[in-house]
Amino acid sequence: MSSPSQPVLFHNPHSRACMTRALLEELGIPFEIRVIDFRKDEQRSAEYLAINPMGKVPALRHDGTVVTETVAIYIYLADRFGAAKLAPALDDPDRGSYLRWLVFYAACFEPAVGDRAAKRPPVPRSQSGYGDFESVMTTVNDQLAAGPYLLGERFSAADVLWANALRWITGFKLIDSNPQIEAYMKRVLDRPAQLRAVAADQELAEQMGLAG
Ligand SMILES: N[C@@H](CCC(=O)N[C@@H](CS)C(=O)NCC(=O)O)C(=O)O
Repeated sequence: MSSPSQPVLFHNPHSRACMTRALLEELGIPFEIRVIDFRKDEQRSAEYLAINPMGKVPALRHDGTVVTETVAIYIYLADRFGAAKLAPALDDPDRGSYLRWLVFYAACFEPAVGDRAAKRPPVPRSQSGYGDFESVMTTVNDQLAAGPYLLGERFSAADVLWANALRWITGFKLIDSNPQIEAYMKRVLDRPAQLRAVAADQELAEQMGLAG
């Protein structure tokens, strides 16, 4: 039985929800996992649609509220569990850059990668919220080159998001990797909390009988 202040993650070990588990591990807080089994279509059950009407994971329930969308969950958790210092405070000069990189992921990077993977014909730059794929990649690569983290010397929840996203996006070969992406992923993903998250999800996938 979870305490009321313990976050509950609606999760599947073969999904973007792994990025949220990675953050929960990094925050070092107790949390509960509720598995949503895609093979049983549990994401479209009435019970789950009442939590996330989009029928998608992750979703997070905490203290009587539900948060959906990975980036919103990141902002929520890193602020709520501030003792871990993964989010710059509201009045910290790094706050703007921190929010920028979190939102850039969902607003520009994922749509750019998704459109390209689906071979959707590009629309004129001025009609696309992300401009074009090349500008997105140049922006990301330039920031990673400045490093070592997105906020320079300061590690934050934005790095947990980006390193985990780059892991699956390069893993599925949706973008070409390069030495600086590899070095960045290693820097973040070799952290003990990140290794714990991967091991826990591998174990869960095995328990569920999922391959790979
Ligand atoms: N915009 C959402 C995307 C969530 C998403 O696409 N989740 C996928 C797994 S990676 C899902 O739940 N798929 C199940 C389905 O659509 O049936 C976020 O960032 O959290």
